[in-house]
Amino acid sequence: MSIHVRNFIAGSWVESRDGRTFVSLNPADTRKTIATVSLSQKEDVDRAVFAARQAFHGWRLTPAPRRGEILYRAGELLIGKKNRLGELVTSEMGKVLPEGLGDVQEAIDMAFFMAGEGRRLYGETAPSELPDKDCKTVREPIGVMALVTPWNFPIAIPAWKIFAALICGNTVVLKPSSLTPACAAALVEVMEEAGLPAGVLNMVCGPGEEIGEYLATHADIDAVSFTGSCDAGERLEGLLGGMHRPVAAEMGGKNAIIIMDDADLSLALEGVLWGGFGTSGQRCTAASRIVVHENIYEPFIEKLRVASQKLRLGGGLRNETHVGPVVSEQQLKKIMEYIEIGIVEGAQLVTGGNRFTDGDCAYGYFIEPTIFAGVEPGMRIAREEIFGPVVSILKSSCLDEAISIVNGVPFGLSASIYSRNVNVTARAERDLQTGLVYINASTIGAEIQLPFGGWKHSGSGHPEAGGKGGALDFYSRIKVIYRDFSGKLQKAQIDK
Ligand code: UN1
Repeated sequence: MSIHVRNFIAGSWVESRDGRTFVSLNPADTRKTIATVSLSQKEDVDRAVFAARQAFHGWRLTPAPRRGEILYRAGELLIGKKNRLGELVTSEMGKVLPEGLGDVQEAIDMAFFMAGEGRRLYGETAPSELPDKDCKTVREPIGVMALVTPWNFPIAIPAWKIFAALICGNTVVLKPSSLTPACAAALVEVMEEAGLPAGVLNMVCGPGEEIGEYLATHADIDAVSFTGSCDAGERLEGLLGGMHRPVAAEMGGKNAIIIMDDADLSLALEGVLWGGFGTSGQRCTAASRIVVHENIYEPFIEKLRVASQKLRLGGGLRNETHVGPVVSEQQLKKIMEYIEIGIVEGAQLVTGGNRFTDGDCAYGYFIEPTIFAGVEPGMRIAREEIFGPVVSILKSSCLDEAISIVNGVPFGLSASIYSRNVNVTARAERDLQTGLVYINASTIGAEIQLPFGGWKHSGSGHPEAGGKGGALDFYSRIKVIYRDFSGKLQKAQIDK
């Protein structure tokens, strides 16, 4: 049974202006429609932004701990609905059910974390250089925020952004990916049920290039947070930079695992399978390059080949499935093109490389877990984000070479190293140029209480998640307050 997703504007679920709709499909079986969705027009975006503006004043003045109580209730509601929402994530996006449940869990974690931030939102005090005067900083909301979110974490990423924006006192217009609108709507429903006042959170749906961009550049938006492709993110950065509008953009990755010759190879193998093929490789943090020490290069590839060939493809709701579909026909085509590019570039195809169409998989977008060996750092499959179940293996002779391979791409989101030598891992910690570094763990699995953000072309430098030093620094702005209670004119820098 398909769901009908309407726009959510000023506290009501409404059809779009002209009643047009689009559908979201189950990528494991495209005969199944997940949702029929109201396709927003520019007028709908205008109304949503207006509603958010109207609600801003009241929400800004609601004490942050009270705002936090609503997030706390949302967290509790999400716990109650976790199984149903996890299944919805799996059905609409494709990731296997344990990961669908993890997606919801990440939203639950963020709800409680940000609810707690409502009782902190700390500023600072500093002594004044003058007598009878004090100085402090306070955090204030920015205003109406446009949040544009991707399909790969269809509940978690909207939750990261919405909860951070709301706790700081901003109001929101959300534009989720057109591939996963039902997941976003389910999260918005939870916020409604948790008692969020009308207009504080609004949702519109439609293509990013049209509706997403119209929203982000709307005259009455104060700041934008975007997660998605590099092309779209950099385009927004350009447009919004020219408008003097703050934008946090979380974009691609070309994440790498270094495996040294003293590593626990079974552990490293599990890390490669999980990071490379978990979520069918569709995480910004997915491990798409494996840099293996020459002393263990051949045996490691053989182990990986055998283990990868045991992974079972199928619908994510089935217990026995390890790897689900990719999200859409467009992604499937792009990934298959990259496999072709790898072959033409002369990389050695160790396993996989094909679309998988056995049985019911014929109706979905399945790609075999694919491994290329003999990959050179200059090849496109070693430099460009593929966002699918494709892993490239490169050889290195020492730590320095491995680190320079990892650092030698325009991206800088996540990297990891497997080694039992603490001096080696410490040097990697220091020298890897990525926002996230994992030691003896894969490139995926960031926790919400810490900042999450890419360096270089992976991000704009404003991390998601985490509190002070993380998301709060983007979703609020600092005001400095000087209070002079001397009753006379005092001159900073001049009076002694
Ligand atoms: C993403 O890949 O877009 O660290 C987000 C992880 C998850 C979040 C990933 N907690 O893999």
